[in-house]
This record gives sequence, structure tokens and C-alpha cells, in this order.
Amino acid sequence: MAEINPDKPMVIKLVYYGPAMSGKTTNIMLLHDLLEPELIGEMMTLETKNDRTLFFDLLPLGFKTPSGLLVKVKLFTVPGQVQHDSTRKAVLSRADGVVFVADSQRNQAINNGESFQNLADNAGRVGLDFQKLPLVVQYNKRDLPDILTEEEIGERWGQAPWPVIFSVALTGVGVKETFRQLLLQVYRVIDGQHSFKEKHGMDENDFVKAVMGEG
Ligand SMILES: Nc1nc2c(ncn2[C@@H]2O[C@H](COP(=O)(O)OP(=O)(O)OP(=O)(O)O)[C@@H](O)[C@H]2O)c(=O)[nH]1
Ligand SMILES: [Mg+2]
Repeated sequence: MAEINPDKPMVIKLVYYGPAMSGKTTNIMLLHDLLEPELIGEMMTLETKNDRTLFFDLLPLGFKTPSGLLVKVKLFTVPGQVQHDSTRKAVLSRADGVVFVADSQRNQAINNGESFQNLADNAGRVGLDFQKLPLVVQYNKRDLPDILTEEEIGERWGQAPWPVIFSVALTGVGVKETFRQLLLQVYRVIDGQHSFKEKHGMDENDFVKAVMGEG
């Protein structure tokens, strides 16, 4: 997290991580359509081939606090394909929070597991404390046949500390809720480090509303 300096924006970096084709790019495309914050930039999609992200996508959002601080929130996606690991590591570096987008299809369970392990490994490699990192797990593609049931997913993740959200990113179901859950966790870290409420007059609900444009 960048230090707060009244003359400089605070930059919050959030990363959508997960196996190839799970729906990471689709999530931030839908956020681009659904959110109406004070500031919203164009979505940047850097290099794609047949719908596969080769480098990353970026959606910049932002707002000003009542105290006058400019807060920039940058949403990134990583390329899920296994071979792009060095890019994934670079994108993950200095992340303030992560959404792990899993593919609900039964035949993707191994890919989900390997990708989650890759996230934990890369977090360590770039110096993030994975235990403390704000994280939301999203099970996407709930519209498809032959998916893991919610009970099976509950058994897999029930003991884990992270919220699990079910989604159909293609139509927007669960997309905002996933983002909201991440922002709540990110707020707690920022408030802990920077007394955000005291100094900038925003509690967690104000913060989430401002980022999402629901103010
Ligand atoms: N049926 C269905 N298809 C989806 C859903 N979400 C995304 N897709 C489709 O899955 C394909 C891959 O989606 P992307 O968002 O490009 O996946 P990605 O995770 O960014 O993939 P990489 O960039 O290769 O890592 C696209 O054809 C999407 O339209 C969903 O909820 N249901
Ligand atoms: Mg992508």
C-alpha cells in the first residue's frame, strides 16, 4: 500500500487471478459496465489472442474523499494460461487484494487447485503475506451443466477464511457482490494502517459505495 501523502493519490491495486478461461476478464468488463464511480477510465486490454489474455487487463476507478484525498483503484487481471507465469507474478506484485476466479465446471477442478497453489506460491515470491492478503473466492460459470454443487464447494472451502461467491460473470450475476466483499476486506487493512476513518471521514460502507459509484 502506498503511503498517504495529501498531494499524491492513494493507489489501491486489486488483481483478478485464476486458471485460464475462468472468467477474469469478463468480471472486469462487467464491472466497467455496471459501476458508476466519480472517475472511471477506459478498460485497457493488453494483447489478446482468441479471447485469451496474454499480458493483462486494467480497469482504473477512483474517487475523492471528503478530506480531499484522491483514491485510485486499479483492477488488473492476470493471464491464466500456465505458461504466462512470469507475467502473473509481475501483475500480482504489490497487490492490495485478490479475487480468485475459479471455474465451476467439474473438469476444471484440477486447474482451479493448481492455479490457487500458484497464487499462494507467487504471493510468497513477490513478498506478499498470503495469510493477511484480502481475498475473495468466486466460483464462476454457475450457468453451465456439470458443475460442482454448492455443497461440494462448501466442503472444499468451508474451513478457509475467505468468502466464497457464486457467479455467472457473463450476465453479471455475483460480479458486484464479489467486488464488494473484496473492498470490505481492503478497507479494514487501509483503516488499520492509515486510520482512514479518522483522517478521511469514510467508514467501510462509504468507501465501498464511493469505489462502486453507489454514493
Ligand atoms: N457460460 C459462461 N461463460 C462464461 C462465464 N464467464 C465467462 N465466460 C466465458 O468464458 C470465456 C473465457 O472468459 P474470460 O473472461 O476471457 O476468461 P479469463 O479468465 O480472462 O481467461 P484468460 O485470459 O485466458 O486467463 C469467454 O468466452 C467468456 O465469455 C460464465 O459465467 N458463464
Ligand atoms: Mg483474461
